[in-house]
Amino acid sequence: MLDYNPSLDVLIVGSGFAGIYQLYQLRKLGYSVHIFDSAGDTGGTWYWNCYPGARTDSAVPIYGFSIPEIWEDWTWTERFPGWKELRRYFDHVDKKLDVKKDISFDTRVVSAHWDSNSDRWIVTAENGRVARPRFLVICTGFASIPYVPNLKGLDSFEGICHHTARWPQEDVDMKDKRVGVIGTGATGVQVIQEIGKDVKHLAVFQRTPNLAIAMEQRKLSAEKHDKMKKDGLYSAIFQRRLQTATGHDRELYPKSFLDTTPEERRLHWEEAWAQGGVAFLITNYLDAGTKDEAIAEVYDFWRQKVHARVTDPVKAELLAPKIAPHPLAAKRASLEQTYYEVFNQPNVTLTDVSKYPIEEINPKGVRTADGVFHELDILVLATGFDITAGVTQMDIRGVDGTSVKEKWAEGVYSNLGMTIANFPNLFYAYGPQAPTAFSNGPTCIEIQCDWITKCIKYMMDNNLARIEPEIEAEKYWHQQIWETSKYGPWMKARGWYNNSNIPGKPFEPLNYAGGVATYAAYIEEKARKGYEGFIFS
Ligand code: N01
Repeated sequence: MLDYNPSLDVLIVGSGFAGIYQLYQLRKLGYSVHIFDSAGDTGGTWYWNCYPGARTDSAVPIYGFSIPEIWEDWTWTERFPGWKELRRYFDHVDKKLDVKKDISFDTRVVSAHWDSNSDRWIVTAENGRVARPRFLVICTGFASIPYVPNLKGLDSFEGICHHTARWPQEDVDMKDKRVGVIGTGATGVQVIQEIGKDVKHLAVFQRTPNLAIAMEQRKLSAEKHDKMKKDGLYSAIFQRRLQTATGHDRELYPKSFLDTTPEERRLHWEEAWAQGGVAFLITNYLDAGTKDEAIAEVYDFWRQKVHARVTDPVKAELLAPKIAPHPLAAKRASLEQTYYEVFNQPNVTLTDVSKYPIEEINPKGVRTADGVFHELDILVLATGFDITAGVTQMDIRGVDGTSVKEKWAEGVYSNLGMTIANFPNLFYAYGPQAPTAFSNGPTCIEIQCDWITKCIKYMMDNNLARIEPEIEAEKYWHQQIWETSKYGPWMKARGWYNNSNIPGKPFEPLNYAGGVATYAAYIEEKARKGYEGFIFS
């Protein structure tokens, strides 16, 4: 057993955006901090999601660290950078902040048990390493544990088969191969549009059409961005991120659908669509996801865009059916570049597995209920993530020996989407019950990690050994999560926004829907009031 620094102040799990930001902020205050990460390098989601076509769905520089030392001499080349550029970015971050010296890679945390005698966590990794920090900060995010559906015969497939979030670092040669892709979420869309041009045959298995939005990718001018930095625009953008509902640089459109004419709406949507990215959703009418007539009209606008690009009317109808599968904003927007054109290629088939389910997978391929056998060399599982498992993947046991997994079996309970009653000195960032998936990731992460830093400093300064939330505060936060999601369109679709992507999981909203700025103000107020809703001992 390899014990790591018995007087460690803070152990962080994960070295993606959250872990690195947390490390940097705590280290600046002089605390001893270390990261355990199961990955072989930094990057978190960008380490694991190295599948073909993986790229951001928030535009840069909004998607990035706000730390000036990092952005001052970093130049993004694309508006929505791909995973390779993100990897280079994380290397740059290491050069600037010297983070790797405090990270143990290939170190998967399997358990964390609270020790009341020492008021420390005993954290054990698969490779035998142990740490006993005063504070444990889980920065594994929401997309840490891949979900693989229980498909009959999947294990018998003799070709190459990978979940996209466990894609081999050395990549897979798809050229001239027969490839099947199960899942058409954001990941499936990215894979399909990337590999469609190279493979011999592509069989797409779609259960729910993706209401994907135009990305409008473009190259960025280094000169223009240098000038933006000099003129203070980068600073303004990072500050502005904190003031909006989604953690981007613009506020939700204040108008109601009902107060507009069809012509005004058409022109407004065309303009928003042309901008690409989440602008189309952010600047949509406030009630566009809740009023039936608004849902229908904006869906029709979107559907026409798709039908104009797909030549085969049968495929067009499968991709964008007359009856909307769910409101446009019910799932996180997927951004596409050439997704729909891929289906015009003669080597691409599209099977509606909601109508013709996958009956079995055998050593040679996939059989669907329409009687078709899809012979395959490679099978790609773009089937998403078990969101709450980001935290519950580790056997975390608190004061009374109960685990987080047991506690969350019937639903998530946390205070402020960062702390859990019965688990002292435990924090998590970018997980359930925070603005997480309803926000630009780095914005949410920085807000939460700043709060955690401040809380730890408060305890250190005041010689406080333990903090944990009151049960009543947790109950209140749970109510807030439901209350803010009550009318949310995301409650109307199967998906990871409400935990229903995984059979058997409790149906519940997993994000705080009150907006990033409101969340930031609320948690700040709790801190200002001496951490109202928390017990210190
Ligand atoms: O996962 P998803 P994702 N049979 O859960 C289908 C973020 N992200 O990885 O819709 C057949 O959205 C399922 O079908 P249905 C990004 O924010 C970020 O695509 O449930 N199909 C769906 O089509 C994104 O929004 C990055 O009917 C089955 C798909 O699998 C989020 O993560 C990279 C099935 C799953 O879609 C998740 O997107 C990747 C079955 N039994 C993701 N089970 C980066 O930024 C599931 N499906 C790097």
